[in-house]
Amino acid sequence: MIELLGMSSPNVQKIQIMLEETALPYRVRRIDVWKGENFTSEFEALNPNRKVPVIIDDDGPDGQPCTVFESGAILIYLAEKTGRFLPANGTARYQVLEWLAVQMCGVGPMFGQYTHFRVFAPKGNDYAESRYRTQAVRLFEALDHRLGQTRFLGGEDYSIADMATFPWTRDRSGKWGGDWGGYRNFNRWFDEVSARPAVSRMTAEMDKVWQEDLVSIGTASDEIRDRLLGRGDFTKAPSP
Ligand SMILES: N[C@@H](CCC(=O)N[C@@H](CS)C(=O)NCC(=O)O)C(=O)O
Repeated sequence: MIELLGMSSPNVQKIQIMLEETALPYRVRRIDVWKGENFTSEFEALNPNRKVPVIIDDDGPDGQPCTVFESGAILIYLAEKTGRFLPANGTARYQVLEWLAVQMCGVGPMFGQYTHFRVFAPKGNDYAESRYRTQAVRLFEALDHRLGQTRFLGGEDYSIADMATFPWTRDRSGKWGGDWGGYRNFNRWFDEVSARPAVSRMTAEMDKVWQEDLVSIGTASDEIRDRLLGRGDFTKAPSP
């Protein structure tokens, strides 16, 4: 049995897609970052960076329980455990890993910062908001270009690169992400990935969890909000 620790955020959604795709037995343990549950010593022992997702696999590689954090590492772990969605070797493997890296090092951090400055930061951060929007658009252009050449991000086969990227592009409302409707190849891919039964199961489940998360976001204390967002009394590196 695999335990997935998290809530409805995109990095957690990736893992739930993979667990649904592979039909591995799993259960979810809610860690509500808007209640500070990622800052307990118990959780810190699982992930020193105190972020979700984390998985605990009671049947790890050596027959021992195995804990894995960082969503990209978790996807690779589950792919290697099951022998699915990541080619074992050759160029095809590195193409999947390239696009997984684009998601982990580009899409996640840039879209995340764009959302931060757009939704959570005090107004007046025009430079930061514009910079991260530009980075997000640049990444959308790269995804759209790639998807004009190949059916999926890693190549002709659906892979962990698609699972990693899809959740970060789900919001089209412009509230949490951006208005990303105009990319033709990307839209074709988005529709194909959305239609997968495992992905539909994930979105149905996570949309319910999102309603719980919205309540937590709305009721989080200033202290928890400041700690989560790294500001106020929790600022670690004040400006010189
Ligand atoms: N690179 C990490 C990022 C994880 C991450 O940012 N998780 C967020 C939710 S999506 C979180 O736990 N935030 C709580 C915090 O930063 O205190 C991954 O891909 O797993």
